[in-house]
Amino acid sequence: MLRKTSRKVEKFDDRLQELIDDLFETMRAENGVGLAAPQVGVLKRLFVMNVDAEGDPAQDLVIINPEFLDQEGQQQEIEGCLSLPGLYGYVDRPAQVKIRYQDRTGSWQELEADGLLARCICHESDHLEGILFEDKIIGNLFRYNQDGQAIDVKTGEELELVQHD
Ligand code: GNR
Ligand code: NI
Repeated sequence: MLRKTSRKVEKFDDRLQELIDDLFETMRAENGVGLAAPQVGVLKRLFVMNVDAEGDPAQDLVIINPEFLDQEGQQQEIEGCLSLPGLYGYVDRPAQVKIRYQDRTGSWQELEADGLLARCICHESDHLEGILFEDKIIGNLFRYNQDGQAIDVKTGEELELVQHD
């Protein structure tokens, strides 16, 4: 399922509202900052997020049928994915993105984001195309041991994490 392309949401009905509530519930239960429908086995183009944006209180966002309008800059930070538990790697993402999307009522909205929110939008949008962060990592895929040390998944060697800027 994670490797399939999801289909556009056409009907903004009660079933969709239930799916959205389920996504928020699962995201919270798993301590994620975002969750896309294909991660729960539903091949539809939507995801939910709850990201703190620079000191502001985190807000629940529902993003349906997203389209990228603009991207600028670059950021390289560590990413994980609830569908690849325990695995991490550096991924190159745009520093800023501008998208248009439909909210849970079906009305079109625009959103400009940077930092973690921009990264999360890109990560979740990739899920709608069957792309996983491991496809895009810079350098090694790693896990953390009990001491918080990063361990290369392939070689088992300890990694010194460097900022890929
Ligand atoms: O919880 C998540 N954290 C995260 C951190 C950095 C970049 C992306 C993410 S998304 C991830 C949840 C998830 O797997 N969503 O698809
Ligand atoms: Ni993910």
